[in-house]
Amino acid sequence: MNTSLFGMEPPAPLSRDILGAGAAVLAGFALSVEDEVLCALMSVVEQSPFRNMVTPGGFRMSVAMSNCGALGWITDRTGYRYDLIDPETNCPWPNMPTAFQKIAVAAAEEAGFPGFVPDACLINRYEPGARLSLHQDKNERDFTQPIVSVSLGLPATFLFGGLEREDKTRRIQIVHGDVLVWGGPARLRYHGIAPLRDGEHPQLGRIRYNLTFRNAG
Ligand code: MD6
Ligand code: FE
Repeated sequence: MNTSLFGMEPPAPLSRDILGAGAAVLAGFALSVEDEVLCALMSVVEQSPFRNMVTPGGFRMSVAMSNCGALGWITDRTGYRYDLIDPETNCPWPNMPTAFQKIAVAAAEEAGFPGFVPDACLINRYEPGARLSLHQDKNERDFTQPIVSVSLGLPATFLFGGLEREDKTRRIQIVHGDVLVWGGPARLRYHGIAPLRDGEHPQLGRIRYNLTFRNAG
């Protein structure tokens, strides 16, 4: 396993699957830095713990969330938004770890989006059965920067739709270490995660984590 954080070789995808203009799966792109990323993740959630937020409609989300970076994505009865402060701790979100920043910027560049400046990282934790219904990511101010999404732990089925909610969705299998990048013409495509199937991941057990990096502010 390569434990140097890009000290020797930059990460390279095992394969690249283009999902349409502006969207790509970089298979295995995060594998060479998985230990650094997982270690940093544990330290972030010690400071800002996972919690199941409530949607504006009053539903408790099945996905548990935390954030790091200057801005964190939150939802409550008043709506979806980004905030500088974690409402659970009343403190700023933990800093974005260097390992997180490096993998996000490298993946964006690899997918054709040089100069990505992530200021927000949403951390999602899925247990078997947890799901994320079809949505667009549109709480960010600037849609010219891409989104980078790192998946760890149990595999998931990513639902990838079009620009309209009614558009047909593709089902894409995402595994530990895969990085999804989308921006440009894909930036506002609908997407979601099908209910997580039970399983056992060698390092993470019955869990899937997803890190989504954005320039939110
Ligand atoms: C997840 N991801 O993979 C949820 N959004 O757990 C997202 O909602 C997402 O992966 C925008 C771009 C990439 C994503
Ligand atoms: Fe999303």
